[in-house]
This record gives sequence, structure tokens and C-alpha cells, in this order.
Amino acid sequence: MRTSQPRTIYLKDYKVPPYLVDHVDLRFELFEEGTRVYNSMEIRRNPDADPGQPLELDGEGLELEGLTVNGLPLAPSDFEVTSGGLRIEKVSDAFTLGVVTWILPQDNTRLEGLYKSSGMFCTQCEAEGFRWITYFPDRPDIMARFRTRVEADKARYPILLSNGNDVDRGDLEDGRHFVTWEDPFPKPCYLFALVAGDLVEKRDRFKTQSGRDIDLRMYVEPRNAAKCDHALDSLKRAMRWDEQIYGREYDLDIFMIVAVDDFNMGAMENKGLNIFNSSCVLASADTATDAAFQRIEAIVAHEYFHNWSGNRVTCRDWFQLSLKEGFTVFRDSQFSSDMGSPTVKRIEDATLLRTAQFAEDSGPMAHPVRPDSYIEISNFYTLTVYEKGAEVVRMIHTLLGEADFRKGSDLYFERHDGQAVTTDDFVKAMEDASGRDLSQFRLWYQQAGTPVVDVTDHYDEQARTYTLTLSQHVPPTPGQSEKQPQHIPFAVGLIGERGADLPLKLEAGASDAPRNRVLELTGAEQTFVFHDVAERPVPSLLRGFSAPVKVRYPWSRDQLLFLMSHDSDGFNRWDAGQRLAVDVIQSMLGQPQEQTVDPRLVTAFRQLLSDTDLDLALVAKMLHLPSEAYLIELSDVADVQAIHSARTRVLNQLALELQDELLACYLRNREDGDYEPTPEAIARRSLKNTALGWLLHINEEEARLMALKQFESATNMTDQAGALRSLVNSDFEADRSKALDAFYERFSDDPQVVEQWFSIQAGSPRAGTLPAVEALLEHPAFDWKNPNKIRSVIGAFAGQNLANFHAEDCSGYRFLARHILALDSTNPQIAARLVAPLTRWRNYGEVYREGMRAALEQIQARPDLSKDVYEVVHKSLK
Ligand code: 0A1
Ligand code: ZN
Repeated sequence: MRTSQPRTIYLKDYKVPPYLVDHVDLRFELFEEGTRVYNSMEIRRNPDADPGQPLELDGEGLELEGLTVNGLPLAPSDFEVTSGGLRIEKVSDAFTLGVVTWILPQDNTRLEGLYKSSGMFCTQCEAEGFRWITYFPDRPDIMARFRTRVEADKARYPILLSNGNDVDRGDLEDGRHFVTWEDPFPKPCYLFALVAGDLVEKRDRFKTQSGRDIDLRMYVEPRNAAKCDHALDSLKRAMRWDEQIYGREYDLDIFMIVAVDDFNMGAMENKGLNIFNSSCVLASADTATDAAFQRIEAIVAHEYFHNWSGNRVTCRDWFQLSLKEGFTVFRDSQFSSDMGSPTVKRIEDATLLRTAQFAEDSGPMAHPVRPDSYIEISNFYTLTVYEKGAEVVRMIHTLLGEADFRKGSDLYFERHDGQAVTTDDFVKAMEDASGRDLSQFRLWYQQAGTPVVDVTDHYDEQARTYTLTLSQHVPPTPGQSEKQPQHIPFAVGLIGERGADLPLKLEAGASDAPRNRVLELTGAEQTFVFHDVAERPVPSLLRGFSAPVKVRYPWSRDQLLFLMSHDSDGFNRWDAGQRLAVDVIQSMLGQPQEQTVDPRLVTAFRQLLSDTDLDLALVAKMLHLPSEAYLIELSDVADVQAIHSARTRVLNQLALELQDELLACYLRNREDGDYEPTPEAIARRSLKNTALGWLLHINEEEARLMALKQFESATNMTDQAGALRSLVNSDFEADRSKALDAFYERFSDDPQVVEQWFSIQAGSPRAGTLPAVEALLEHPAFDWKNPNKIRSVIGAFAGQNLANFHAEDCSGYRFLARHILALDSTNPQIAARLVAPLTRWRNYGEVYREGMRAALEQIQARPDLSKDVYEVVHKSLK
């Protein structure tokens, strides 16, 4: 057991900072054996705070070498170095505090603060990394102007970067040099960044809407020089889009992007100097899949959009994290939607939400979009804060409409530019600009848990009315047993017998009625009566997934089939197919092997595969059966092996029955042109590779030859990896290992491709048995210090390879627990994230439940766990 209980931080305890920092002057002397940081802060008493408070600065893992006030050394009796920082009891109203610290970036495996990655220095300061660099009030409501001088050996580190503009540079003695950077915009220290390395620079330009020329610079290791174009193009598209849609223009003269291999998350929006995980920014046709191209475009945009939603207007405290993240994810999803297919983007977002965020919302770590408390803030970079937070902003957009939403965002940026604010300030700006009352809507920020909407209907032939009754409840979550009804925008349509949308008249006789309506559900139960309804309709509920809720309605399979082919809402067409497939799979749970699949599902899939008029991208999505993870999320007591077996049987039968159609679909979509990541080409590759995967699933010989051919002749990574994955998931053992070897041999010097190679194996129910996964950990390319490698083996095993991870002998759980414990001492953030697959143990069948609990207890028993792992494990077992 951990000997001392870590402290819980509460939102209700927020107090304005007693001192403010106006200006920070930093000097970094970078050496191989350590880094000296000179930090000079102009500090003054905050007139809005209670007077007489001591000055407290945060600091972790620092060696203090010097402390001065207005240039004079401070006597040891005048200050105290505490476990988490430094305290000076008596200070004047305004003064300059000088701090010199010595830190060891080369030994920093946590990847917070300043660390080394593949020979370069880089930083990660969000959320609380700056305190690992120097003593500072490390909280986002302290916004200061930074000036940063970086000094290092010139041959090893020719490139020296920080935020803002480079204002001075020169040579020093002993082959060293320096560059000084000045950032004119006040910012919280979590947006500070520094990079030093031997990097190549790729340059581009962007002219803003007001005619300013912006220098775009991307810095990568020389071997990655050919992988920058896609990120730079994405950046320019994002810059233009933000001007057009939000009226936001870039504000500095330089915008820099750096790629680093060792990074805990995807990327970071440091002011003017975004730092990316290599896997989220580097791409070329032969090394990155379509999914990677799309991910890069979205993440580059996301980080760029933060320049306004996060940097110019930032968070008052970390409970407000969704202020910047929810809004920015909403913005990047709008952007992706505009760049590609809106329906497909909506399907992808909803899938992530329903599979993973709903699971979080019903598990022991459930928290509101604006949490009330935390032990370790790094644990709150969650799907709830990010994705549900984005859905909340999306609902405001739906309720206000495009024009008023834009007025609201303009007001928000204008009113709060240069400030650190709250989610409430955001909602207030939306209210003030639109005149709408969002008081009940604010519950979306305060109440955890996924609302459930139960729908019943009644058609009165005589009166020609159709009545929809919606009732809602939010299930209890840790610390919140009672919930109030929320304000839910519920988009609906009614589909007539011939498949057309009927007019939706909420008053009899109304003319010009819309065929799509957003009902506003605010009460626990509400009834909506539609008039002049000539025939019994099939309801299309929650169109476009207009709110992050679960809908329950007693659909018949025939109704679902009808919606699948007639709903004018593409999202709901897809959703009907998913619901039908879920129903069919669930009905096969625990049934004998020979139980046959409902022929109606086969017919529906046959139609999808054969209809060449349908939107290819939508068809590609519709062909994906609901994932095992989603089926687990839907069960009260999940039996993973039964789910895996039922889903596999459905897949097998569909593939067997539809061989001809699959083959034809494969051949029809096999194109040979130059690689282009356009929505149309991506859809074709996706369809083709899905068809191939299905055919190999049933070990079809012709498909085997096609896969081998595709593997050998592929000119892009999507097709190369698609063929490899199909072979790996098949029973053709000899082909599988030959292909894996060939793939590795060809790409062994490319870390991003090796990561895919790892995850294809670790995530495969056929290839990724526990001994095989353990062998991957011994592979020379595996590296315990590199989060991407850990994610691609251990993360893929526990997150995607559910049949093996949830082996009934519980070996998967013990494996995970062992590695979490080992990682906890090197990288607690990564260790804590790996606990997630164990947290929902209460929702599984007994064998699993007990095994997962035992694994959690084994972790909990370790003395001196990090705060990160302690919080997740402790809350899971509570
Ligand atoms: N703000 C970044 C996410 C991020 C958060 C924490 C990090 O280090 C622990 C790194 C990045 C984003 O939303 O992209
Ligand atoms: Zn973000």
C-alpha cells in the first residue's frame, strides 16, 4: 500500500493567485551532463487577493543553486524548500526574483518538463511540467511575457527554438552558441516550449486574410525530411479555414512545428512552437496509412486552432480543461468534416464516443466535463473532457444555429482575449450573443454519466397524429447519486412508407413544415405530437447523433432494415445497420456454433456490397461490424469470450455467404493510380481492404493470392498494411510470418512503420497470443522508454486484442499489472493510462471480474505508487 495518501484538489477551493508574474527572463545552458536554468521573474502582489500571503512557487526534482530578490542573495532562513516547491514568507509588493536551478534532462524518463528524445532537447509543460524546469507559480491563471535565451553546443544543436520571435543570436566560447526568443503574448507557463537539436528545416509561407506573411517552419530529424509536406499543407488549410469560419487570424510572424519521437500524448500547442509526437505529424504515401494522413490533418489543425481557443484565451484552472479542449476538438471536427465527408466524420466521432467515452462515463473514473476534483490532473486528459466536451459545444451550436454560434464565439474571443477563464464564461458569451437561456444546459458540464433517453410512440390513424414520448434519466456516477434532467437537443425525422421524410408539423395545419426537427427535451418526460401524419411512420431518432446520449426504442429488425436503406440522414442509416448487427450478434451469444445468422442481415449486406450508386465512404463504414469493445460496452455483465465467438461467427457466415460480392467489390475498387488521400480514394481503399479482410477471415484461397499480390505490389502503406493485417488475421500461418518478416525487413529503420508492425501483431486475435506479445517486448526495436512502442504493443494488446487480453486464465491481466508496475517508476503518465482496460471490472462476468480485481489489487499493494497510478487504481477499487 502507498504509505501516504496523495492530496485531492477541489474546484471549490479555487482562489485567485496571491502574486502575479508579469515578465519572465529565462536562460538555458544546455550540457550533456545537465542543464542550468536561470529564471528571473518580475513579480507583484495581486490587488484582488487577500494581502499578507507568503509567496509559494512550485518545483519538482530541481536542484536549487541560487535565489535572489532584486539581485541580492536570499538568506537560507528567509525561504523554505518544501516537498513540492519553495516558500518565501515575506516579500514586498513588487520585486524581481532570481532562481537558478540545475536539472537532468538526459535522465528524464517521465517526459514532463525538459527532456531528451533521440539526441534532441525538448519540453512538455502541460499540465504541470514547467515546475520540473524551474521554481514558478505553475498554474494557468498566471500569464506572463517570456523571453528565453537558449545556449548549447553549436555542432550538436545547431537549431535552438523557443516561443515567439528570434530577436538575437550569436556564437559563444567553446564552440557554443545562443539564440534569444521573445514572445510578445502573455501566456501561462504550460505553453512554454524549448527545442534544441540537429534538425532540418522545411519552410513554407502563408498570407493571412489581412495580408500579413507568416513564416511556416517545420523541424524534423534529417531522415524525416521527406515526410513534412502533408503536415504543412494541412496547416495552411487549417489557417485558412479558421479565418473563414471563425474569423481568427494567426498573430505571430513565425509558426513552428517540431516532430519528436518520445512523447506522452499526440501533440502540444505551445505558443508559436507546436511540438508533435512523430506519429502524429510525419507522413509519406509509402509509410503512412490513410488513417494516419487523416489523423495528422486533424491534429495539426487541432494544435493550430488552440492558438485562439486555448492560448489567446486560456483556462483559469485545470478544472476548466474542457474550455480549451472541448471547444478545440469541436473546431477540429468541423474542419475535418469540411475537408472530407461530414457523415463519415460524424460516424467516427460517434463511434469513439459510444465505445470509449460511454464506457468511461459508466466506470469508476466517471467525471463531469468540468470535474470537481482530481488527485493528478494528467489523469483528466480524458475522452470525457475532450470528446464529450466537444459534443457539448456541438449541442450549443445546434441549439443556437450557425449564425448565433459565430456571434457567440466572436464575443467570447473579444471579451476574454488575454484572459484565463472558465467554461461558464464560454457559455455566458454564447448566451449573451444569442439571447438564449442556457442555465439548464450548464448541467452538461456539471453532471457525469451518459443520459439515457427512452422513446415510445403512438400513431393515431383517425386523428392522423403521431406522438413521440421522450423520457430521460442520467445514471448515478461516483459522488453523484441524484441527477437532474438535462437540456437535450434531439433531432428527429419521420419516414413514410415509401421511404420519404414526412413534414413535421407540431401544430395542425401548419404549412411549410420542415422534414428535420430538433426537439428540445428539458423535462424528465415530454410528449411531442405531430399533426397531419397521413401514414404510420418509422421514426428516425437522434439524427446526426445530435446529443451524446443513449437512445432506447423497441425497433423491429424490419424497421432497422427500412431505415438502413431509406433514412435521408446518413448517420442514422449507418446507425440502423449497427443496431441490427448488434441485435443479431447479441442473439447469437451462447448459441451453438451452427446457429445461423438472420438472412435479413445477409441480404442487407449483400445490397450494400452490390449497390454502386451509394456513397462509397458510407458503405465502407456500414460494412464494419460493431466492435467487440462496443459490444462489451453494451453488456451489463460482459462475457468477452462469448462476445468474441458470436461476433466471429456472424463475420464468418456473412463472409461465406457473400464471397462473390466481396470478390467483386475488391476487384471493382482496386485502383492503381498515384496515391492520394482524398475522401473518395480513401473510401475505395477502405472498402477494398475490408472485403479482403473478410475473405481472408474465411481462409479463401483466391483471396490469399490477392492479398499476397497486394502485399508485394502495394505502392502505399494503406494497401501494404491492409494486406499484411488480412494475412496476419488469417489461418495462413506460413504466409503470415513471411509477410511479417518481409515487412519488418523493408521498414525496420522507420519507427512509425515499426509501430504499425507491432500493433498489427499485438492487436490480432490470431497472431497476438500472450507468448507472442511477450516476444514482441523482447524484440530489438521495442523500447521501454518510448511511449509509442508501449502503446503499439501493450496498448494494442489490452485495447484491441480483447479475446487474448481477457483470456479466462487471467494471464492477460497479470501481464498488464506487471508492466504497469514496472512503468510506474519511469513514466507514471503512461503507466496510469494503461490501467484503463482494468477499471471497469465490475461490468464483466465473474472469471474476468475477479481476475481484473486481483490485478488492480496487486498494483495497489505497491508502496509509493505515483499519484497518477494511485488515483486510477484507488478509484477503481473503491
Ligand atoms: N493540449 C494537448 C494535449 C497534451 C496534454 C498533455 C501533454 O503532456 C502530458 C501533452 C499534450 C492537446 O490537446 O493537443
Ligand atoms: Zn487540445
